[in-house]
Amino acid sequence: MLLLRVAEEELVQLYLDEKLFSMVHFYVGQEAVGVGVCSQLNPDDKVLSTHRSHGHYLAKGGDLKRMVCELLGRSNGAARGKGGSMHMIDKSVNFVGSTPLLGSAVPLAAGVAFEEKYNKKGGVAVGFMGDGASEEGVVYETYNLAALYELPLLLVIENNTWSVNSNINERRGKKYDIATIAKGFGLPYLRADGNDFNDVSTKAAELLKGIRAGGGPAVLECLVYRHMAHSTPLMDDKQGLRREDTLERRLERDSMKLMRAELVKAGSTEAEIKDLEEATRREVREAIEFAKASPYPQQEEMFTDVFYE
Ligand SMILES: Cc1ncc(C[n+]2csc(CCOP(=O)(O)OP(=O)(O)O)c2C)c(N)n1
Ligand SMILES: [Mg+2]
Repeated sequence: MLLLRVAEEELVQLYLDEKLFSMVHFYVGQEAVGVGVCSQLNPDDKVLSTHRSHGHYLAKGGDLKRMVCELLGRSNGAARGKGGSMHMIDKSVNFVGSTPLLGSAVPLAAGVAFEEKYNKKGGVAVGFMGDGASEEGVVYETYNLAALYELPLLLVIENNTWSVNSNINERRGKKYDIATIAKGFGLPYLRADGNDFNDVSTKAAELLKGIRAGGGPAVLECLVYRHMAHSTPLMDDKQGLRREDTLERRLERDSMKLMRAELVKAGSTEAEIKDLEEATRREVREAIEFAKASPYPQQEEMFTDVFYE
């Protein structure tokens, strides 16, 4: 969680200096979801992600240097410097990929889960999506097909209540209830506090147990705060839209604050936590220096790697 948080903190200045070549969607605040879920996965399990991909990528063990190189458009980046923030991929750790078309990673995750089952590989596929993406038609179709084929698939909805600047209350009928929807498709469903690592990991573990036992797909909804604006690493509180998730409330329930309290409760000292923070910041700064010294893709590479291999 610390790596996810510090990596994005250190990337802010690069964004302001216009060094990040693609649009970026920061994961700050949502770390406990990606890490909580991925902490319950085996190395062979697969993960697919969204436009807000950095956290899922790092949580699954994706290479930090390759991520930063990708953000800076360098040829040794995750997508060879041609995909940017929304196209993270690291097949060496079974982070299968991320796509920015809302909801589109969900049927892809079902396809990956189908392959796991059909070829008796024994793994589980996880598809992350936002609350906005969860309203896409293809997601409902996937609930049905995944249930029909009893796929080893965990779908994780990160509900931060926002789709850009549209609040959930303005997008859904008054009685819309994702728990009822999931249950209507026959899918086990749990809701977790997405700011709280322990709650996310415990509920993910419970659902994964059923999936691994052959029980078919399940849905985990995590209620969480997006700290920053939709697609810039800056706060957007002055827009006056955040009536419920005010800065004060977000800071009070900040995932890192809760985790820090857990560590202290478990016996860690402030000095130990500070050492860990400093070591993590050094690691990130090294990755940034490495990326800055890395080459851009050559012009001849413009049309290579266009399709997934
Ligand atoms: C099919 C589609 N429609 C619209 C967009 C533009 N868009 C990008 S991110 C976003 C909001 C996504 O909200 P949510 O799924 O809740 O994820 P969050 O950004 O909150 O993590 C929108 C509308 C898109 N990428 N794909
Ligand atoms: Mg959202």
